[in-house]
Amino acid sequence: MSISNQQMFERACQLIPAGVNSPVRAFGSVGGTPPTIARGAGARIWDVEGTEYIDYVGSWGPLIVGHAHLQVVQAVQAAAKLGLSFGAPTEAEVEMAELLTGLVPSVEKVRVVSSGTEATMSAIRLARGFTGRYKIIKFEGCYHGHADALLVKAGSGALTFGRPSSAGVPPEVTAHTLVLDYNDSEMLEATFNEKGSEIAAVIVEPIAGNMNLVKATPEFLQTMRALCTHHGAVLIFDEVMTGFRVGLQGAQGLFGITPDVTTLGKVIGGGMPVGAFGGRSDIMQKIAPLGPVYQAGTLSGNPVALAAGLATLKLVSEPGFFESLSATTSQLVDGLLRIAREANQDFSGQSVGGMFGLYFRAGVPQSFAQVMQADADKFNRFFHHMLDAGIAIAPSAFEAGFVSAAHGQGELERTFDAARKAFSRLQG
Ligand code: KE4
Repeated sequence: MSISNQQMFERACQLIPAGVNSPVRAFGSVGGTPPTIARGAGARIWDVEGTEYIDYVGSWGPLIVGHAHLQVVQAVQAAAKLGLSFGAPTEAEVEMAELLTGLVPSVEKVRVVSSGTEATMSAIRLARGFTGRYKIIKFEGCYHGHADALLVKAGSGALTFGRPSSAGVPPEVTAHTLVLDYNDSEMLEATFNEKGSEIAAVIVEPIAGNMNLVKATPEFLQTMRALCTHHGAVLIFDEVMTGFRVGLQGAQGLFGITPDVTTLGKVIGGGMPVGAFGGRSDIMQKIAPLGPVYQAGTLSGNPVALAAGLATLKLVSEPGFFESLSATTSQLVDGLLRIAREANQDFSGQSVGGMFGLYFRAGVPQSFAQVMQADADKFNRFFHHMLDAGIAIAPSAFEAGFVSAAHGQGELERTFDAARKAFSRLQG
């Protein structure tokens, strides 16, 4: 073994704040030293010590076809040989636009950027420019990336570290951000009744994956849709996580609700830096240089990154892809529920397409408050028992999990064996 995880992480911490380039990777809430990953293949990853793990994080969603998929790697290699970036129109960007607008009917026009944060930040600015209003509504526990206006009672890493609202964000900025309770239609309606004429947009994770997995109720989203239409506010579905993860048409396809703007990321990059925002033509026309809302990016639509995204989207578009992925994911959750019941643990879980939520509480949470009632300490102990057994789940009780098309019965059986031991050790 050339170097240990501990030594590697100590090196990282010398020069990188907390040794990571994104907080959720630091194991801050679960404790311990995160393994430094050297490589991945299919459903597996290996750390620098050569230890193998079955991976249920998948880079937080993008690796839906598995690590180092041959067709994805070959597409990236072929694109790279033609040059890495030009800062000029390329065919790959046209192909991506045609694919996204073809697969997501609500997206009539689309712009590609380099991250989910850029997508949501741009969508908010666009909604404000389109309506001439400044207030936005988000929901506690939802995470939409780290743009100033959205780092208010956010989920994901902000929630994991117990600081859902970030320092460094001027109160003048967050004064325009109204934070409501997820799945509370009455609160939403009351807010619109009071401030409807000031509201530029509502941004929502239609299936929340950043306070662990919490499904919106159809009634909540239907109410949201009706209120935005009535008051002239832009409805933004943040599908950075759910897009091409819960189904080919994302959460909007499952609910049958049409947002005005959709933000995308993760899967559409296949592991490379890609985000996108798109929607109604009349709204997208406001984006520079056509309209007055500025938005730009040196590497937006990068052809090598899009090669990974295009190859991934072609694979997920194959007949039966989501049926198979959903079946594997629900088989995973059902197996864990059965094992937890046998161990008399207060434990619940659910899955939607290729994402899942596990909760150390009886009953699946319907709200942020219910998520917070889960036993985070027990989750943290479970996390380490599973990691020690070679099963890598998200290092936070407030994150969803992800299955790839490369996960099969062998991976599930190994996971169930590890879970039996982990749950029995929790009883001690
Ligand atoms: P990125 O800027 O991280 O590409 O996307 C931000 C974002 C926006 N919207 C939703 C619904 C998201 O889930 C995300 C990012 N998700 C987290 C995982 N919970 C990214 C992981 C991380 O921060 O390292």
